[in-house]
Amino acid sequence: MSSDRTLITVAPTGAETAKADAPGLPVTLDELVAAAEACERAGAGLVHVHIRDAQARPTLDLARLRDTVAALRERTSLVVQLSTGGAVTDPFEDRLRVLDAEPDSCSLTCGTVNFGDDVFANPWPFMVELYQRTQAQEVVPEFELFDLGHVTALNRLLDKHGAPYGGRVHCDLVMGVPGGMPGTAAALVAAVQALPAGATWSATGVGRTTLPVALAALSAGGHLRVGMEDTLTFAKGQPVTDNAQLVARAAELATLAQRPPMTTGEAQAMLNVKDRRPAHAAG
Ligand code: KMH
Ligand code: ZN
Repeated sequence: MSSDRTLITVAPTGAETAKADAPGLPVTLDELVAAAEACERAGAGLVHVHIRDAQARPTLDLARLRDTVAALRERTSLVVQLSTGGAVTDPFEDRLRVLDAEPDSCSLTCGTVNFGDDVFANPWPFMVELYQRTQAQEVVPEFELFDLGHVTALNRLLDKHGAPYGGRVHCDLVMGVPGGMPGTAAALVAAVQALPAGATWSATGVGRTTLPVALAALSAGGHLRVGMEDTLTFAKGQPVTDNAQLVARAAELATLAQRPPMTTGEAQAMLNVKDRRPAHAAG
């Protein structure tokens, strides 16, 4: 399904990069909220959130997650999506508990994938348990697809367990991870052709596949995900300064493609997220 507007998702932090290696990486709550505000101004509609603890290590601590969701809702009108992927070392139980922080949306990865030297584990029973909890807890899942086989697993999940909460199927192709599908136009087309009918999708290319994937996604009618979770080099020899720089470039590309960034209200409507915002909050 094509759209005349582009949803720009920003993934500002991730779980893999150390602050020492990327000074612009938002690791505290204040840094994350400031980054989210700047990205909203630059054209983002959704924020995909990983958080860090007091030592800047990845964490799925529920109290911190709740505070993060509340702060992002207070200061932005972005769709707030919590990662259930966490770090490769996070236990399944902790990843399932993320939903108790009541985000608008959560990531749901549709299969196990080699992840550099590690394994990002998403066996079928875990996928099903997480999916059923999203339905029960009224959280809109975003299906993360790192490989073509993940698209097959997504179709199987929907066939066996019905429609997601909100009724919309929205996917994100995560391309160029060492061990997953390559960040090429050919791989993107193969994955998009296999998506469930009517699904919306974004794509992100990790590392040096960022631009080829963004351009292929725009030309194939998709949406964009960018951010320091996926990309730390803006151009050859030029480190990314902050997340808003990546969002601004994505917004320029989308505008050039005559599919300018959608508003946060349009993003909420496209994904059909539950309205959990207090009446006084932004948006
Ligand atoms: N950090 C990766 C192992 C997600 O957020 O759902 C998993 C990941 C996917 O980032
Ligand atoms: Zn993530």
